[in-house]
Amino acid sequence: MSKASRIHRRYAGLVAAAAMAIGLSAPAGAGTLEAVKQRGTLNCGVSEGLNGFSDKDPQGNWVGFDVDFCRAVAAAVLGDPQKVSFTPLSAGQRFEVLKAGKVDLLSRNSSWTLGREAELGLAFAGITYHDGQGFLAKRALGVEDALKLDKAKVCVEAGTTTQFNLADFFRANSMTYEEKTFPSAAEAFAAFQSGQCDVLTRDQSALHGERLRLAKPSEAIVLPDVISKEPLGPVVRSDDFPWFTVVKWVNFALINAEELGISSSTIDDALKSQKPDVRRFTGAEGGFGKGLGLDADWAVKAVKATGSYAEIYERNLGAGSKLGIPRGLNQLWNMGGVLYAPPLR
Ligand SMILES: N[C@@H](CCC(=O)N[C@@H](CS)C(=O)NCC(=O)O)C(=O)O
Repeated sequence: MSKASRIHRRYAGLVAAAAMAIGLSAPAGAGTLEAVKQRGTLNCGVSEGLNGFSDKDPQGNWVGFDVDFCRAVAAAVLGDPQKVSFTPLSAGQRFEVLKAGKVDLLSRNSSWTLGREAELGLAFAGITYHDGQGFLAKRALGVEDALKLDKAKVCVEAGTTTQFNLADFFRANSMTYEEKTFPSAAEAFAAFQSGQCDVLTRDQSALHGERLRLAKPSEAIVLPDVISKEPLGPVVRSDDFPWFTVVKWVNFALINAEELGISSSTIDDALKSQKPDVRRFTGAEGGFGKGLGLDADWAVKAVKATGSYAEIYERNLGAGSKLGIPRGLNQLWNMGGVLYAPPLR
């Protein structure tokens, strides 16, 4: 370990200890990994309810793609995917709550943008879902693509990239629209459902779920146009590099697991494998867990808890779910998509 990283680690430990001593739930600074271990629970910020990403099941358990990412981190760090405390956050409050240290990690359909890193002091630890913004339109409107939306009434949630992209899209195409803004996704949806708007605009992934929530889903269509790039991923505070590294590599491990053919059902075979890259993944070789501040088998624990990226995707968003969203861009790089994780070596 270099001198710089030794100092960084020592500093991180001191800050965590000081934060513990004064009773903070999480230090808004370095030391998040130590704080999570001491507390024995990961504090994860999620959405207030987004089909497929983070929502409560009928038994009241949090489920979804973003929820599973929190569980994979908890499994890697604490050895138990149940040791997560979920905080539902609106789009408007999510970044402030993270900055204030009230959550360790934000896993909430948040788009990676320059402003959110440069101006808010946050860091995106990677991309878990490559999304893009679209429109859900009433079929009765008779519109088949977004360029026919001139003068439409559009429902949108405030405090999102969605609102800005909407303005850009209409301006760039010399069209006008009437914006109806709401403080939450639920209110924007209700307004669309009750006929206050012709279209609802959100990330495409969310629109598929919203369509199914309509009393008559067949009366609305998701238009084919994708008007923006919305790279969704987990967010942490930018002043805690060791924690950022842990979160980033949990994402890479889940993607690499799929690429290596490691899943929750093959993980026991992986533990016996002689393949060098699989042995590095399981921690049998390489000893990378130590550098992260985790156990040698941190990646095994994550995959045992949630499965690989493919399993998480299929269960929550893909063929195994109500949403049935094709993998598309979120396919591995060697399968026609853009998921490309650096190797565990
Ligand atoms: N990805 C976009 C939009 C994220 C977002 O919050 N979208 C709203 C709808 S436009 C949502 O999903 N809300 C769910 C909730 O408020 O719980 C961003 O990061 O700003």
